[in-house]
Amino acid sequence: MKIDILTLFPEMFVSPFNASIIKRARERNLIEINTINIRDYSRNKHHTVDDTPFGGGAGMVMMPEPLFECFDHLKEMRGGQLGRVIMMCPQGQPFTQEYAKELAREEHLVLVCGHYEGIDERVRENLITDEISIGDYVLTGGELPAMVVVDAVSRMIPGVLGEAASAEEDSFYHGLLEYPHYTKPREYRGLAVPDILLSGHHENIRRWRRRQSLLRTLERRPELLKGVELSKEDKKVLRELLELLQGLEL
Ligand code: 4FV
Repeated sequence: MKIDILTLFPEMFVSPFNASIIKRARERNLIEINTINIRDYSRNKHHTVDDTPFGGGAGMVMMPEPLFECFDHLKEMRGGQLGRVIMMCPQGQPFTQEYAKELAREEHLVLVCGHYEGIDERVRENLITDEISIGDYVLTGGELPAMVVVDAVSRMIPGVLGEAASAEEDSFYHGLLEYPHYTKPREYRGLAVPDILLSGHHENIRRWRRRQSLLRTLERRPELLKGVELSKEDKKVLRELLELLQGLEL
């Protein structure tokens, strides 16, 4: 997958993409990440990229020209065809694992990082295919959200996670929250690992882990259960858990 990131601060992407899994994926050409400085496409003598909002109001707005010019050049660079063009903004679609899986099937992504109050609406109307929000809060820029999207999407590209780790068991992969994990030592400061995990009985371990995922999801994010395909076994477990909870003097 090729990922072009349009930003006023390309230096912000250096270290996050030069470590661990993303670095290895780039070295193995599973992903190619390019940062493009929008300011390089500002044609005015002071290379400004923002201006005051028409209609008044506080803050500055990113001008259309540098972005349209940048896109023209990017189209040339990419043989006239651009993939999904994603603008990071609080008004965007909430970013989810499902969205990450969908984007991971693309050959080419363009991520547009805004700053200031936002970007001139003519950019959104003419150049953008997707708007993504990583959460209901306001950041100083779209760079951190862009890094989040690149990280989550890259994990969904076959081969990026390597054998050891599989995305299949991730939280949200099948819609549930992940079960608790334990590793050595068996006991630490008197804190023991659940015996079931030391039993070697894979079916019992699988059932225990599914029960833990259902319990955690019921406790912390019950709304997620609506989107999960529940087996007969899951429904039995949830009924038992709900009876347990109903039994409690809450
Ligand atoms: C944001 C978010 C976000 C808004 C103004 C950048 C900032 C500034 N992007 N999810 N939450 N963007 O806060 O994606 O331009």
